[in-house]
This record gives sequence, C-alpha cells and structure tokens, in this order.
Amino acid sequence: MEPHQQIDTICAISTAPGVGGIAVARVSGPEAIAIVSRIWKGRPLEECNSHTVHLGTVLDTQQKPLDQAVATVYRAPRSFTGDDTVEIAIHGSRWIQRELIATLCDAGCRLAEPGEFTRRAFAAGKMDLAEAEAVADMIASTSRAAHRIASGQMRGHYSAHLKALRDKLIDLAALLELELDFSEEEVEFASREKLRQLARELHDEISRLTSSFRSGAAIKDGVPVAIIGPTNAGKSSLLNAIVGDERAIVSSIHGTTRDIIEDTVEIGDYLFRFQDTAGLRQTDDTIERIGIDRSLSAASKAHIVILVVDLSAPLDREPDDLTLPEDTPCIVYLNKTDLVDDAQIAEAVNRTREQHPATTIISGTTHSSETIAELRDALTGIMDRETDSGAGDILVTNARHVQALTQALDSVSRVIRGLDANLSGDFIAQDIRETIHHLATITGDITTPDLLATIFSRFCIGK
Ligand SMILES: Nc1nc2c(ncn2[C@@H]2O[C@H](COP(=O)(O)OP(=O)(O)OP(=O)(O)O)[C@@H](O)[C@H]2O)c(=O)[nH]1
Ligand SMILES: [Mg+2]
Repeated sequence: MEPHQQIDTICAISTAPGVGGIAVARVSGPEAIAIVSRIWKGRPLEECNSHTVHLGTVLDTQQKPLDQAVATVYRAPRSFTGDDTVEIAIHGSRWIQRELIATLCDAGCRLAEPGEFTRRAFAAGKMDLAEAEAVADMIASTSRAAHRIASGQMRGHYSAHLKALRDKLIDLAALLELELDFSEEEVEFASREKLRQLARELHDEISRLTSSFRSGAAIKDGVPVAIIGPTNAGKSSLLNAIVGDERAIVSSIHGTTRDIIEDTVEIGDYLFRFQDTAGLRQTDDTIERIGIDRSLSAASKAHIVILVVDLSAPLDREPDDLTLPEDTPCIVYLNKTDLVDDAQIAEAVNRTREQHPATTIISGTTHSSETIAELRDALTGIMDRETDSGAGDILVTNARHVQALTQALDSVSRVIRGLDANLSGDFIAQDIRETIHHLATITGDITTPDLLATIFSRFCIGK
C-alpha cells in the first residue's frame, strides 16, 4: 500500500468533457475547503458540516461572479479520497468549466492527473487496487453484464475471494511449519496428505479464475461473434437483420463481401460485436483470398462463431478451409428455409447434428423476425451458461490480474510437484510464499510506484 501523504490540493472537472446541462468540478486535499472559500460567495463553507449542500456563487479569475453553483462539502475522512473534498456543480458551458478550473488553480489548487482522485482513495486505504481498477471498468461498462461484474468487483467481492485464497495459502504454510516442527514424528504423513489436498484445491480455484478471463474479457469489451460460411449463404443479410440496419451490401453475386464488417448490438445483458466476413470458396483472386484469410482469422479469434449455410445450395460438406475452433461455441444456422421443403430441412438438421454434435442448430430465413429472435436467444444463452458456471459473478476481466494469476498458478503447481516428490519443507514454503506474493499484487498489498502510475494513468482526468 502507498504511504498516505497528501501535500497538495487537486481539482478537475469530473463530468464528461464537453457541453452539458451541469458540470461538476471536484476539489480534494487538505486545503480544499479553504481554497474553494476564496472563490465562493454564500454561506461560509468553513462553517459547514460534512455531507451538506449549499447554493452560492463562484467567482472568476477577476473575482467577478462566474456562475450560480451548488457546493457539496465532504470532510475527511468521510469522502471518496479520504481528504476534505468539495464538489462544485455549475452550468456546463465549456467556458464556465475552463474558467472555474483556472480560478481554482489561481486560488491554490493543482490540476489533477488522470485517476489521481482514485489513486488517493487507494492510498488512504478506502479501496484496494482491484477495487480501484473496477472503478475504471464501471465507468467504461457498456452492458448490464459488464456493469454487474465491475460493480461486484468495486464492492470487493473479488478481493474477498482473493483474500480467502491467500488465507488458505497461509494455512498451507502453517501446516508445513507444523510438519517441519514434528518432522521426526509420525504426524508428518498426515500433514503431507492434508497439504496436498489443500494445494490441489487452491490450484483448481486459481485455474478456474484464470480461465474465466476468456468470458470476462469478452463481456467487458463486447463479445466477438464471427459470422462465417460459404459465399452467398446469407451472412451479410444476417448481420443486417440482427443489427436492424443495412450495414453490409447484400447481393446474389457470390463473393460480395470482401472485408470484415463489424457492428455492435446490445442483446439481453450483453454487448455483442458481430463480424460479417468474406464468404469461403476456392478462388484465384488475390484480394478475395486475403479476405477469406481474414474470415478464418476472425473465426479463430471469435468468442462465438455463427456458421451460415444456404439450404438451397447443394452442399454436403463444409468448405475445405474451415475447421471450427474446438473450444469456441458455435451456432450452425441453416438459412433460406423458404426455398426448400420440410423434408430437406429435417435432413439437413440431422446431417448437421451428426457433423457437429455439440453445436446449437437453428434453421430459418433472414427475413423472419422469429428466426432472428431465436438466434439472439441462442447467443445470450451461451453467455448465460458461461457466466453461471463456476463461482457466481467472479470473472476476471483484467489482463494484469490474469498475468498475476497465471504466475500464481505456476507457483502453486510447483508446490504440488514438490509435495509429490517429497521435497523438503523449505523449498515448498518458498513456492507458497511466491504464490501469496502474486495474489497480493492483484489487490495491491504488494505494489510499486511504477505499477500504480501505469494503472492510474489509464483513468480519465477527474476520476
Ligand atoms: N430466399 C432467401 N434468400 C435469402 C435469404 N437470406 C439471404 N438471401 C439472399 O441470398 C443472397 C446472398 O445474401 P448475402 O447476405 O449477400 O450473402 P453472403 O453470405 O453475405 O454472401 P458473400 O458476401 O458473397 O459471402 C442475396 O440475394 C439475399 O437476398 C433467405 O433467408 N431466403
Ligand atoms: Mg456478404
């Protein structure tokens, strides 16, 4: 944890840049109330209690009235940062905002750096690092699911989970010490078995957290869904129907789409990032070939793949290029049911089920809102199942955390190997300490100024 030593008072506009009905400037630090008082006409703020709101007038750089304003006073330590804080709500003109910040700086403030308010909250012990990072995720959240994960992390669910893991590791270390103490006696065998069991439990839990990153990152940034399949199957028609817009060119000419066309849509709790791709077929055309390579690459990177097949086109096998990624959920969509009879549909469904036993199969036409609704439900269903499996809401969304977890997994694997090989307790204790260390970097119990600078510089100014 950082030492809590605030020397100066900082200020920034905390609302979004630009014009708005109202803008809010935040002033925080030991001199916050004194500095705002210098530019404030109204009830003296020095006399005001914490958590009170006051109407008054703020002055400009020439000590003339700038705007009618509302000031909210928070006294240390009962504020976001832990220091005295005043939030000033003004009319949101760009000029008023600029002038207010200039006046505050003249009166003794310094302009805050990105994320500095949150960094001070962390330094004051108001939140740990994972919770502070969740503040940024919360601000960036674009769907109900992303918001749910971030708000759980902000309220400390994730940190509590990590702390429980650390406590177990400390137990493990304690058991090991016990074993060392009694190494001459019979107690050794029982402890080793217990140690092994505990280490395996920890390994499984850290491994589950590490692999939750695939879903966590997809939810945070928008779930990438690649729409692939042979030319003319109706991929672009499908994209347009799902997003409700003529986003991609549709034509009966094979090879119409040459490049990836992306659009995002919120469906249920999730934001999906759809990618319409160039149709797969044998070709000598250089540009088309590049497009097809991009389609295959999109499919390999996607979180979910929708394979579109034209039922009216004779096709009893998939394009040679296409091998569906094994661990990627796939929906096979049999399109253009309006052009074939029921027996043909049934036969195609059966054949697909044999080829891809684990996939969701949907048949229909891109003109039907029921088909589109069915596809949308299939997509949210896949995400619901992924987020429901495992330990509730706890999904890792942060690349820094997954890196630390991967290292923790490495060290805990060494603990298990050490126990299996009957290594001396000292060696094993070293690996346990390393595992604890890696977990501690996530919550910021162990940290460096460089790391903090990197994390908080990604925040916006005013947060
Ligand atoms: N009858 C019928 N035609 C459809 C359906 N969906 C798409 N089409 C038609 O199929 C043709 C190809 O549609 P596209 O959406 O351009 O196909 P694509 O898969 O994007 O094709 P490429 O970009 O060439 O790979 C167009 O003429 C569409 O109007 C459907 O459900 N029924
Ligand atoms: Mg197309």
